[in-house]
Amino acid sequence: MLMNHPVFYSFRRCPYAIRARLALRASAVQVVLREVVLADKPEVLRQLSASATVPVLVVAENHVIDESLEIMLWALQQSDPAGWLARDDERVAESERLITANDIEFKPCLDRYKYSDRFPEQSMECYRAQAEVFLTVLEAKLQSSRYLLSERPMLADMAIFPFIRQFAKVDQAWFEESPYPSLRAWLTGLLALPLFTGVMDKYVQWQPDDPVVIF
Ligand SMILES: N[C@@H](CCC(=O)N[C@@H](CS)C(=O)NCC(=O)O)C(=O)O
Repeated sequence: MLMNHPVFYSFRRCPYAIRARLALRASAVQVVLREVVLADKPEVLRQLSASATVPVLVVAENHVIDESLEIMLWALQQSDPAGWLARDDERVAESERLITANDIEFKPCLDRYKYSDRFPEQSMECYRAQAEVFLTVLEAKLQSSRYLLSERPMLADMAIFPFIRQFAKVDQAWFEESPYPSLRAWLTGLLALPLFTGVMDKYVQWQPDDPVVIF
């Protein structure tokens, strides 16, 4: 029954929404997708979430999740066939550390690097160097294992790579020559996954009277 599907507010290019879509797809939980245009947010999104950011998952009337990582965890708790969730405490802690570093430390540097014209206090190169602190951490991890926590992709890889994708795209030529070969190979491999290309399909902006789109 369509009525029972959670409703998912998404924005194609948003790295937070991408990681939520990756987990939803991996878990095979079906949702009703509503594509949002950030410059023209639907009123219902503001009512659902005080932050009015995407992604938002409405699991039930009284159960709204407006944090992408929480959406990932919710989806994987329903079903985790690829084993993205770590079972041992050490890996769980390391995964949390990496994702927190991505979200709290790296993301603000990425924004300043990407939109350096909006942050004239420092140069683009300076913001990039600040972002590279995290790239160096990832590179060291990826030199000892194929993915961040093991030889196969797990939650941390999926939660972080949409942001590294965005970083790489700011100055692709610089990234290709940068001293992060393992990071590049990791990113290239993840971008080539059918799972990733499958969550990047384009949808038109949702309007309240539109027919339901199942994702
Ligand atoms: N902590 C949130 C952050 C989500 C977020 O900031 N999304 C951006 C788009 S990438 C957004 O909706 N920004 C609101 C706006 O631009 O008005 C999460 O993890 O879901």
